[in-house]
Amino acid sequence: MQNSDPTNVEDLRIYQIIDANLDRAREGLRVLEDWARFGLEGNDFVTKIKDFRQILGKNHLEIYKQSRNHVEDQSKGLTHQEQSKRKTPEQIISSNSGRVQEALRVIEEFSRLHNHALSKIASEIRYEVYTLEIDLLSFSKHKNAEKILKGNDLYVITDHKDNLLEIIEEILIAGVKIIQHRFKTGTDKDHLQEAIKIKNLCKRYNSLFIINDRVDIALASDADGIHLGQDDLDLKTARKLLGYSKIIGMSANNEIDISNALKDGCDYIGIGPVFETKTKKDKKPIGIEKIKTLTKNLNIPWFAIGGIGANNISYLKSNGFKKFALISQLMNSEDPKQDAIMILKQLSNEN
Ligand code: 3NM
Repeated sequence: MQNSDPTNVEDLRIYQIIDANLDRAREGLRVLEDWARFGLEGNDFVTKIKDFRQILGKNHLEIYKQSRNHVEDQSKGLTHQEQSKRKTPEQIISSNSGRVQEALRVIEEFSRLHNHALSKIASEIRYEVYTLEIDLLSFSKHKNAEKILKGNDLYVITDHKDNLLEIIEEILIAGVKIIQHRFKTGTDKDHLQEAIKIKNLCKRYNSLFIINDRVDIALASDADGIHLGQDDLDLKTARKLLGYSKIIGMSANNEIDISNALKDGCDYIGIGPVFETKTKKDKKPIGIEKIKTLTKNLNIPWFAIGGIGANNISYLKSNGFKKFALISQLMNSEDPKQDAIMILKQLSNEN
């Protein structure tokens, strides 16, 4: 402690500011820590946040605590309107990270003259909390998407249709939670425009929105993820460009492609074609038995694809298949909503 006089009223007021902001910073960190532990099961985050809390705790000197008894805080107990509006875990992460950053900035400024060590600590942790906030939000978004992938067995892929938005909305109303936008002919401008419209629909129905092939369109439309074929950009590069918040799925139909996808951190796999399909005429079906072998020890979600519809889902289920991706069955349907409801019912039936 340099230049400090605990009997001087001005110094006492400064200690009180530091005292209040040390409490504020640690409380905010505790909120982040608890969400990291219980909401995200992110042990690395927990350890890091706990370290920050403990460092601040050690530096919460008696002299700061004592100042509480000397000067009355006129704003004690006041809450701000914004506090009662917070809802989602993501909003809680953001607001509490902001609170910690602000408190640390105040500590940094007011301790600079009399406690340089604390000022430096506050500055260092503040910078780390900026990154922590971004990482926690990415992790949280990724976890949400993973949960949707794990908890839903129907994955619907789009085709070129004049009334595509209507079809998609019907399918979303039916309860489908994973939509992939597949756009094979047309300009990039049209591609992006359509993607943004579908993304907004998916957001309204809390469904996952995934872009086929194109990392740039996924970024520009703020999709939840991308689906890559074997000839598209490699997974590591896509991850570098998209960051951790997005999910990345891959098409794979042999041992090597599957093991590479897993090694590179793929979130789910599409395997097929199971049967012959008009949508991909040039691809030979790999059949049920081969898919069973390939997926025997697969511990990430995988979706069977190719020629799948209401007529063969029960049969595939009886062979142990659980998750299905389809295009023509719903894109060419006379009543996409009813058909989606029927398929979802088939999928939710045991056996
Ligand atoms: N990928 P439908 S099969 C887009 O095997 C696609 O990777 C496949 O369309 C693969 O449901 C396929 O109309 C077409 O058969 C799926």
